[in-house]
Amino acid sequence: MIVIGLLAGIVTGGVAYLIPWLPDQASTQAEEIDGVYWFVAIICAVVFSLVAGVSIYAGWKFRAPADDMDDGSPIHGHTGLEIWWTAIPTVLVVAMAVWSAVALARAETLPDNPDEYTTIEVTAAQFAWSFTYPELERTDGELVLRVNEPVELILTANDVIHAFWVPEFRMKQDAVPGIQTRTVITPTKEGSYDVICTELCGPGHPVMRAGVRVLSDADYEAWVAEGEEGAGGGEGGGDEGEADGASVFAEAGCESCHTLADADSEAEVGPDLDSVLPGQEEQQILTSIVDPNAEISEGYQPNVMPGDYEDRLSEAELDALVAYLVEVAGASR
Ligand code: HEC
Ligand SMILES: [Cu+2]
Repeated sequence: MIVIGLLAGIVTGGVAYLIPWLPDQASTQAEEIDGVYWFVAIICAVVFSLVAGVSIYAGWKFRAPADDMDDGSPIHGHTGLEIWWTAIPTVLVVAMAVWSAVALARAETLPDNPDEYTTIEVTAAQFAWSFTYPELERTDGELVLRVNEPVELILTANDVIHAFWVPEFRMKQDAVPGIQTRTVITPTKEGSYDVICTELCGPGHPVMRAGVRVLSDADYEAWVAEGEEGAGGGEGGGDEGEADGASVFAEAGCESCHTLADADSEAEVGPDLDSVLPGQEEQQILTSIVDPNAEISEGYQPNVMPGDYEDRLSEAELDALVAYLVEVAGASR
């Protein structure tokens, strides 16, 4: 039994070692969490192998012959064994709990000095994400982070419970209507990732994704500067002043679902705006945006387009958005 066990262990261990089980580690939190994950997984694998190995061996070795109708021999307790099989699991479970608590506390620790981290407000709604950068007075449909800078995410939801998850960052947190939750991420690798909603939130749940970009210092500064230009001196994209349709399209997260050549977006969750908009009236487009359930395009049931744009966007922003769509997608006025 020991020989078979060792051979099986070497083979499965070797295969397990060669498979990349987890996504890339792209944050310091990922390292903490993977440590806990592997600690628990290895304990589980060892305990499972022992229990399964002894069961299989016993079933084979002590199998009753077909004509043996006797009762098994009566057995009554074994204090020594009972002490061990209580003590060992207790130690293992306490070790897992302590390691997890320490890892979580370390993962969520922010530097004492507020200049050393950023805060971003994350709002989830059926079925899109939006990110507000208070220091930049900017809201966007994309999460943009500076590499190696800790970021505190303050999450909330407008309608039902959603959950924020970027597999490469590991940290996962619910976004709940009416309260604020938080999580901390320190991205360590430049690149593009996906925010994935991991709380079943309605028919659009599987498409509820948003982009994350982790940028180098220089690229991040360029992105900040680009936003300041885009704002065109308007006060924080507020209700008054000129709203710019192209940036509303990007900031409201339309890009994550619709193809529109002018915005360089190629998403295919909703209709391709370049092909459906020509020939539509301004009023019709506005209705499609503020009341998507009024008339659902064929093949898109159940509808997943968020129904709260009328609350999220000001009248000026909506007008600018419709004017922009009319202009770039060639709809008739
Ligand atoms: C979560 C995905 C999603 C987001 C975000 C989204 N849409 Fe949609 N959109 C859809 C789907 C799906 C449909 C088709 C169902 C319907 O007609 O409501 C649709 C329909 C439309 C239509 C009607 C198209 C037609 O066939 O006439 C327009 C116009 C539109 N969206 C514009 C926008 C704009 C502008 C935004 C950003 C403010 C946006 N959408 C955000 C998914 C989305
Ligand atoms: Cu969701």
